[in-house]
This record gives sequence, C-alpha cells and structure tokens, in this order.
Amino acid sequence: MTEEEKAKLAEKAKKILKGNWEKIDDQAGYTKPSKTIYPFQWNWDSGFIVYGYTHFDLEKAVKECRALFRGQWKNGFLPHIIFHKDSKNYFPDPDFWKTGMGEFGEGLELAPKGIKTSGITQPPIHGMSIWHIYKAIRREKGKVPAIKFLKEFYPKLLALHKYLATKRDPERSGLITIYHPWESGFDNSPRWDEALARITPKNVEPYERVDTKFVDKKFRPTDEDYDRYIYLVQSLRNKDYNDDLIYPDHEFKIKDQVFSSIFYASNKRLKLMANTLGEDTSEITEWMNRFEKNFRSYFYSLDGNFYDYDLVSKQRIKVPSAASLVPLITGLLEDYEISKFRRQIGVHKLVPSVDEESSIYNPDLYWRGPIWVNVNWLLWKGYLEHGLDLNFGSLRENIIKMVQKEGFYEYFSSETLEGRGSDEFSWTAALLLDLIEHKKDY
Ligand code: 2M8
Repeated sequence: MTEEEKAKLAEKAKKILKGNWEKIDDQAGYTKPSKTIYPFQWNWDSGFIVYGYTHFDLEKAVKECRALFRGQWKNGFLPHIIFHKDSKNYFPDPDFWKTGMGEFGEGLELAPKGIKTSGITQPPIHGMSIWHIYKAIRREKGKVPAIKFLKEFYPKLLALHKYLATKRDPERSGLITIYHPWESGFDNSPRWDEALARITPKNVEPYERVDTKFVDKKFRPTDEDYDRYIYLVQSLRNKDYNDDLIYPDHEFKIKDQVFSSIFYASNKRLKLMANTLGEDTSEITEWMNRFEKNFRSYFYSLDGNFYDYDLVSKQRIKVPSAASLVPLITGLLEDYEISKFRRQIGVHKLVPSVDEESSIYNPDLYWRGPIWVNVNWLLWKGYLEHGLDLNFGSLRENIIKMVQKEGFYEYFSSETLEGRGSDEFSWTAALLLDLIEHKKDY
C-alpha cells in the first residue's frame, strides 16, 4: 500500500469519526458506534474509539472519556450504554433498564443523577486507552497537561477496577464474572450457547426489537437469543442491579477470559499511572498477582487452549473461538503458545470470531464467525505486548487491506470478506487509524 493510499484511507476514517460525533457541551461529547443501529455512547466502543482520536484530535479523546465517566455509578460500576440524548432507534431503552428506580433503593442510591444508563457493563479497556491518551498528551503538549489529565481520570478508573475486583470477583481469583452475554461484548458468541440453553425465560415483558430494522435479521442474534437477553436484564433489574443480591443465584455467571485479560492489561497501565502520580500501588499489584496465579487454573485446558469458565456448571466452556487468543493481551504467554495461536489464524490471515473448522462456525453471523476489527486489533496489541515486531503475523497489514477494499463495516464475512452489519462503524475507523499511525504506548 502506498503512502498516498494510506493517507486517503486515514482521511476516510477521520471523516467517519467526525460524522458519528455528538457534542454534549464544551467539556464532553461522544461517538455513536454507528449512526443507525447504535445511537448512544457504548462503553468499550469508546475505549477503542479514543485510540483513533489520539492521532488527530486529542481534545475529542478527552471529551469522549469525560462523557463516558459521567455515567459512572457511585460504586465505580461503569454502564455499557450511556443514554446522553434520546433516540427511538434502540431497544432496550432507558425506560426498560429503569436504573436508579428499584425496589431496594440500591440503584436509586448508586446510579448518577440526571443521566440515564444501562445496568450492565463491558470489558474494561479504559486503563489501556487512558494510558494511551496520556502518552499522546505528554508527547504533544508536555508533562503538565498530561499529569492534569491523569489526575482527572485515575480516581475514576481506580473506582471502576475496585468495583470489578470486589463485586465481580468475590472469589478473589483476579478473574471477572459477567452476568449477561452483552457484558462480554461478544453478544451471541457460541461461547454462551450452553449457559443460555439452561435458562428458560419466564415472564418476559412484551417488547419489540429495533436492531433488525437496520441490519438484515440473518446477520443478527435470533429472537430466542433476545428473549434470553431481555429475561436476564429483567432478572438484574428485579434485584435493582445490586451485586450482593445478584451474585448468589444469578443464572448466567461466567468468568470471561476476554474481560479478565483486558482487566489485567488495564491494571498494568493503572499501575504505571499510580507510579506516575506517586500513588500507592499495592492494591493494583494484588489484583494483578491474583490473575497471574489463577488464570491458567481457571482458563487453561489440557488440550492447550484457553476457555471461559462457567461458574454455574463449574466447567470450562470448550468452544473454539477468537476469545481463546485474547489472553495474548496480558503479555503473559509463552513462545510456544504464541506460535500455536498463529496456526489458528483463518484463511484470510485474519482471526474469525469462531474457528473456521468448528461445526458451529457461521462466516456471516455476527459474533458466530465473522471477522471483527477490534478483536484482530487486540491480538495485534497482544503481539506488541510480548515485544514482537509491529508487523509480526501480518495482522496489521491484513486488517488495513481488508478495510481498504471492503469499507468501514462493523464486521466482515470470514468467507468472502464482504462487509456486514452497519457501515461507517466507529471502532473500525478508529482502530484503522491506530494501525496506520501506530505509536508506542510505553
Ligand atoms: C453490540 O452489542 C449491542 C449490545 O450491547 C447490541 O447488539 O445491541 C456488540 O457488538 C458490542 O460488542 C458493541 O459494543 C455494541 C455497540 O457497537 O454492539
């Protein structure tokens, strides 16, 4: 790819991010994942998106974080959607989540006033992204504004990590429990099939899906999936999103290897932040030690792969998927594991969300087989985390080539590479920019 072609592609990416931007006020704003199907601010999308802004608009990167953390609850919990503005184009909407309106008064106490949010979270990538923004500010504007930025966000991040390390890990394993497939970010992944099959949705309120108005139903989760998603939200809502009430008998409780690995990678940066600010690091070190001690005993199987761990069935979920490669992001893997991962890369030399040889693989269906840019970017980051070269495994080059040829889609058919889901998708644009303009984080 010539420099001129790269510059042209980068311009397109910036244009998409600008088009999806929503100003809130002079201090904050956010980027909708997509103009059509996802009209609010999403948690981990924002983490990916700010990587893009660091390459051309640092102010927006900061404003995006500010908007996101305005949705943070008093216990540190960071919701997966912040509904800054109204839109009829999404279900479940704030009226369904009813955060802060519960019977037990807990949500009422915890949820922020004057801002509507969902009641579940998403993978905590913000330790990574906020450290990345800090480095960019330091490089471009100097130490003083960079420290000011850290001082604003470090306490918020610490509160989020403390929430996860306690309420979402009462076992003190260093691994984080999710309550809902949406918390994983890999929504209808076959990783969750068995756990969902055990659940019989009861008393599901009548609802109408909106997602299928924008994207062909055959590329989205099924109605049976949605019934379970909604039933699980109702279960959490009935307990007023109070972890102490939820944890003992919630029907979907999984130690998620992606979520937990990202938590560890974020903790690494949180510790660097604490050192930079002269703060105590003992708690963060403890969270990292727990992960290092336990991630293999929970996630690593004798067949040589990492899998999620189901706390209800007390078994590893042996589904061959891209999630098994994400522990790369921790930087803790051995050379032989990295070479094994390389052999699992798909025909297009990009990693599909489910292994191509598996019987459940579907090349076009959402998180059940297509190629996702954020997942491949995370794996590329994982290579860098192990000190490997920028172009190791050609992932970087192949993601760029795919987007250049097919467009800035939400996901891509892993058979034909054709774009699927929403077009002009924000994290595809942002991460593409990051791949093109890469600068070292450490
Ligand atoms: C998808 O998830 C949302 C629910 O959170 C949905 O399908 O309505 C997932 O791809 C998730 O990872 C992503 O954060 C979200 C917004 O892009 O869309």
